[in-house]
Amino acid sequence: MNPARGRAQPTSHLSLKRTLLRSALVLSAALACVSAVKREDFKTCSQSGFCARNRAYADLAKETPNWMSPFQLSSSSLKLQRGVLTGDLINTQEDTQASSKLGLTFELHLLENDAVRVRINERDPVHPRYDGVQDTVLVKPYEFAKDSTYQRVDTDNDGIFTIQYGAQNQNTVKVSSSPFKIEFFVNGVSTVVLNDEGLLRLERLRDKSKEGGDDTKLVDQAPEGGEIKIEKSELERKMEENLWEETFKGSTDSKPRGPESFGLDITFSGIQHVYGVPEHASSLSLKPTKGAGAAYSDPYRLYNLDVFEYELDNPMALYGSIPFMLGHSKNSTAAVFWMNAAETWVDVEKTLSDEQDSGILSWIKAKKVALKPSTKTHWISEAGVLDLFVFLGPTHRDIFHQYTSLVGTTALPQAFSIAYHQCRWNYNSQQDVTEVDAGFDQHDIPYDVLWLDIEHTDGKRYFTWDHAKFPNPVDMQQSLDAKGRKMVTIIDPHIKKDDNYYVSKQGAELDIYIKNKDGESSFEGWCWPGNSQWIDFYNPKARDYWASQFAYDKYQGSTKSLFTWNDMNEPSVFSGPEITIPKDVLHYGNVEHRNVHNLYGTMFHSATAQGLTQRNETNQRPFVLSRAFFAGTQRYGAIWTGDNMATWEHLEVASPMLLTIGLSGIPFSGADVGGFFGNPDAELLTRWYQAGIYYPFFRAHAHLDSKRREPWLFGEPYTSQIRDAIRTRYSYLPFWYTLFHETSVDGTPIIRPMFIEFPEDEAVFALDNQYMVGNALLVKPVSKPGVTESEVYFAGNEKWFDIKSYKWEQGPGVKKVASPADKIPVYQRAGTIIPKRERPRRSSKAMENDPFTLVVALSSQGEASGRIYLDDGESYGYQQGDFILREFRVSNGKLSSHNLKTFNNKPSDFVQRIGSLRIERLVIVGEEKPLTKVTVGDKSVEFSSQKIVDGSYVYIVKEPGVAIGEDFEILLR
Ligand code: NBV
Repeated sequence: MNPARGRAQPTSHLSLKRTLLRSALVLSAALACVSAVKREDFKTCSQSGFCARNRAYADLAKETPNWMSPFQLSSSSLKLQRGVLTGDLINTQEDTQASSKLGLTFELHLLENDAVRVRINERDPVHPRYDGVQDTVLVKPYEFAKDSTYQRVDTDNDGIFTIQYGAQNQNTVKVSSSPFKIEFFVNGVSTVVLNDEGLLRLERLRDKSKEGGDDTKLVDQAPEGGEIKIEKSELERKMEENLWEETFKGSTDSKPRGPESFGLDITFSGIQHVYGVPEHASSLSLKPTKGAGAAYSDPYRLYNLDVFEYELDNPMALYGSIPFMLGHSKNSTAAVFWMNAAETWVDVEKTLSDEQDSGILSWIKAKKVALKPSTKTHWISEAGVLDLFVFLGPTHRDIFHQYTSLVGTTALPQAFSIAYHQCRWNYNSQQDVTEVDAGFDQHDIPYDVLWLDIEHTDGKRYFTWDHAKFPNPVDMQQSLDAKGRKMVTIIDPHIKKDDNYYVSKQGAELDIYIKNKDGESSFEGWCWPGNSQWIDFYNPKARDYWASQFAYDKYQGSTKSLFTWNDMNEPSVFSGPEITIPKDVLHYGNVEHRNVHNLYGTMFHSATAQGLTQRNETNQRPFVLSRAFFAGTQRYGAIWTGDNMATWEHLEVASPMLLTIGLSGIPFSGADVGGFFGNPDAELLTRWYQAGIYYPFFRAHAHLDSKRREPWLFGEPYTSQIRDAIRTRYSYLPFWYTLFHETSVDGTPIIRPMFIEFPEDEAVFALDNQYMVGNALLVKPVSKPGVTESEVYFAGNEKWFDIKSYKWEQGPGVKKVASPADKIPVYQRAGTIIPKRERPRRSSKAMENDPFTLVVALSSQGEASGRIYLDDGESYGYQQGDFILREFRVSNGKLSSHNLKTFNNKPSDFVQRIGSLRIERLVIVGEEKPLTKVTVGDKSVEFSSQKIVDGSYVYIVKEPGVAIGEDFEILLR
């Protein structure tokens, strides 16, 4: 029996309690075998009223000849001032004469960073739509484009308002009045079009008493109140269903003010691949959900949910949501951020691919018209205002920068948190912790963090300890800390309702729980501790209270080396509809939960991060792992992909999932290494470690019922193979940390789909079983059993060097390469330089004073470049310039290092010390003519060389006598 089974039913507390007790006691053997998600616990589009209504509208549009959007912009109302175009928008079907009554406001903002924002809201709403998402998602008020950077370029008055904008004047936006449509062009080429299909649709909040709450009357009322009998098609009837109330598996969503959904189509024209909208267990290039070749029958759903044993190759919602989509073709790249935190569904349809529209295709071919495949998407949200951003790049890097300058970049993490984490539900006692910690030392395997799951608490009362099992948490943390190791404890958002639990009592006194729809009583539901309440993180008082609980004197038994894990924050509510909180419960300010559902977990995450930051007098960076996420989560910490399973398929899907989450703005993410549910065999576990060392967040984790699987438990050769993998991660930590720095500045993902590094190579656009770490490493996880050879696609016209043997492969093309049990294919791209630290230690902290190795992979022109970023790894000193940022470059037979830092501060002692650490080794690989001499200044330095294959060499230069933080030139002749 598992806890999620049966928990969606509105069962009595007693039977739920029984379910929970059983789940905790009966360690189900069934978990070891493959079991599947309980699909029926979660809505399909047709069971979600607003999704069904908007999809029906799309179907109606499709089957209506010459369909035209009923929305019109009044041309005479359009005004362009200080980067903002405003105007009046009406739905001609809704109200023909009284546009003032049912009118909408239209705004288009031109931003200084070349992004464009489009907003549509009701002019005089009966009840205002929720418009608060921007307050929590956008980092700061943005600047509008300066007057000199855009201009209106149309001259005639044909109802089209055209503005040219962008740093190089490369972008154009055309706003058409009738029908309403917005088209974006890059260098004259249409790239993104809004309402091209005419699917814009918007429902309005209203008074139930006036409408009578009868779904069928909504659009059929005659002015005098009588009814007009209109024959309706089935689709039209569908568009009026479930407006006022909707029931799913016995839970009723009372919608006191009726429906408020809206939808819009967004076309990526000339673009066949779209990516993003995580979190789904699916491919990187999004599969179509409509039209010919549709892979799924439902749209991609964005609704943070705790889905037990999630299914693969599926558009079902998971724990996190990011309504960001990137489209890419050989000639263009564009992205859209749909800023909405309510339940959202996204349909994807490809047009003019070979399988479909063969009639049009042959016509196009006959007429020799350029074939222009496009991707049409249809976005449907349950509530809020229509508020979206369009980014036109022109490069990927520009898009990531444009997007993350609005929603924030990844906070630079503490250095330990990008090393290896050892987790399990649960390490059962202090003794257990001591033994596991010692096991790593005995087996010479480095690790940085030991995690404690919910069983460490006193009855799932967070911020407390089970003192029988963990009698002295401070000693426990201090003995880990002595080896440079940290601890993480879990803190969930459900608070056990118990007058003897101080958090529960104080929460009630402060009145900071989420409220029932009556606005008075606190919402109660069932979760791990039994009957629980949920802190309302929308209440500023609640956030402050929560953050204050991390003070050392409040969180008894916590020390500076203790960090936090936020789980179950979708939020997961065992007794709630779809295992979450009902949509009609209320947050601070009477905000219905439906408006902010997808942001709840992030609000919790941010309050926790704030707590960890403010507990120290001198600010240390926090570390908080969260399961739920939304756009902007990256500002608060890492996320992981939740409860995966110990199967090869789950190992395989981790790559596209992490790539998708990363390109959508959250690069600090990982999947449970080994698989959470079930028991991996030695081969699967080893292969998972070999892949996991290339996840930005690298943690092994396992379910309570699974067999122990610490890295040494399978014995040889597996222990050595896992040790070797983890040590490889540690050796690359300087490279990883440099990539974290880079993303913290400009939002570029850390692990990158191949198409980001090779945007013109169509062969990689849908490739998601191999990827790049930064711009330099190519990784191909092995995700099948018994494999000793793998096919790898080597992109570009460059060589790729195996990181262990230095044997090279020449791109472009697919090659079969060896992937024996002790390694997966990982290659360094020619033309790059990677900083490493190669001395095995027990933790990353213990490597702090170690010397460096630079691995230089020369291009065929004999050139290469790379960077290093270093700081103290824990404080905010870097914001005052306490860091080192250098570029290494080889050109004209010379390796040089120069400073990239523009800060003019006096370097701290730490930075001076770290800057004086030496480079102990250069590894230079390439097809250059053999080196004969290496000189630093006037000193010549010894080196050894080894021939790898004909015409290619690796040179090892030992102790070149230069420091990591200084300018130098080394002549290589
Ligand atoms: O806290 C227990 C687990 C945790 O180990 C896991 O990582 C989370 O995703 N938690 C979910 C709750 C129960 C899962 C069945």
